[in-house]
Amino acid sequence: MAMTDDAARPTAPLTFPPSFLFGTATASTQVEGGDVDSDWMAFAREPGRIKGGDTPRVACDHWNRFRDDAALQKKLGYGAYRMSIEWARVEPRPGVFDTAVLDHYRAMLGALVDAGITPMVTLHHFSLPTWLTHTSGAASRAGLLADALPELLARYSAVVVRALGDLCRLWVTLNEPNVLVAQGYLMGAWPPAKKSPLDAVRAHHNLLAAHVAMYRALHAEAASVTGTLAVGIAHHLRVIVPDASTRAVDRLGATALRSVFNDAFARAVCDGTLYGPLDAFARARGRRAFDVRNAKGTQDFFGVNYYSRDRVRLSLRDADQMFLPRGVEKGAEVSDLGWEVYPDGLGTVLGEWSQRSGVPMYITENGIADASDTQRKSFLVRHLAEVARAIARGVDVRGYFHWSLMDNFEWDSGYEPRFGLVAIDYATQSRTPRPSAELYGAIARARAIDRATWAAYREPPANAKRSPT
Ligand code: IFM
Repeated sequence: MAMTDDAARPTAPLTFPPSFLFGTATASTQVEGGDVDSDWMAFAREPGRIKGGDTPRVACDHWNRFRDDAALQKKLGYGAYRMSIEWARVEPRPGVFDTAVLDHYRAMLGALVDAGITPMVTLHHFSLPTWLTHTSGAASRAGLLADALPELLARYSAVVVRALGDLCRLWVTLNEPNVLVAQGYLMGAWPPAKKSPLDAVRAHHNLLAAHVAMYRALHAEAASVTGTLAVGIAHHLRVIVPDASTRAVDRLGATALRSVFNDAFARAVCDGTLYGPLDAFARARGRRAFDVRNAKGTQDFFGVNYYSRDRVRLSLRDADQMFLPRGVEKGAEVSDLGWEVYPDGLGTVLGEWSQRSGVPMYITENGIADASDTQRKSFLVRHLAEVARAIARGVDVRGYFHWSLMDNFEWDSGYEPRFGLVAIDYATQSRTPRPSAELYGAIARARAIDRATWAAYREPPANAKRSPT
């Protein structure tokens, strides 16, 4: 009989090193609330953009409740928290920095540090100030396409790290640049809601240049003010396989998607090369293409946001999905959003990119939309087991940040998806830890998945959601 994957796994307990960070993650637009002058707030005001007409206007009111939220994390046993800074708040007008806002972020970080929670701060998590996106001049040069984007993001980053660098050592420049470009410039689902491959390439190059400028600005600031920092990117990486491995076109489609979506940005910062055709395309159109060689080595750690596996096929009827519709195997375990639950993929991604990058790894996001909390415990245990296995194989993984600490504003899907370990009642803003929140805390405190936990959660629950057969 062939040995199953499970039989090949080490038996519990699965342990983690003493310095390993067990944390959770959020992002400013998704949890803070407030009348912020950002592109997402403007986008949400446009009818039909966000499911249910939701807006990030109130979200989880984390801006005002951060002290209680830090206390809750401590109580639950979590030792780290990844949060983001809202650029539009810090720099409400070009070149004008709001010191009261920076003080507020100092208080937020201070509350974490006082509670013994290690912060990781993301400088750019999808949203932009409207002074950059809604310019009166050439709209084609606004937002991520603005020539000044790298310089502006670097200036903002320097101001932030000067103000907050003594409270935080772990910095993320950009969150999921590949997702931002795909949703905003190919799928037309996020601001600026374009469907332009050429602009997608331009935005991609500009974000790469911005990352490099931010990386250098952070280190320059650290040298003079704060001491050592570790700077990385939160890369969104998926397992992408052909729907039917027998169809050559599907295999080609999967390879193409992997190269463009998974590899292009991540590879550029690892070895200073970009997926050939992308670069050639930008150059052929006469755009000043960013010299990708400058990107080599501009990350001190590699952040992985891992969620799922996609089965890809080539279909000429699906122009709206760039001819590469993504699906899930029939009968596979899925989340409330229909994303396949595929824990093995996390181990694969960690192994591959640890080798390619040569720097320490953090899982900067991993989580599931599961309103009933039926699958989250098993999801957590199986993904954490992959992390423990990777560490046992010699992969240098320093921490795991579960997405998310609490339910929040899930971009164009509004408030319906429930990613939180902690449930939010948006009418009262009350916080209620789900059973999975307690289990994660127990694992974090023990720094191990014990035998009983592994036995109970190594398989998906019998009532897990499945894709149609
Ligand atoms: O909510 C998002 C987050 O902002 C970026 N990574 C994926 C999460 C779930 O979709």
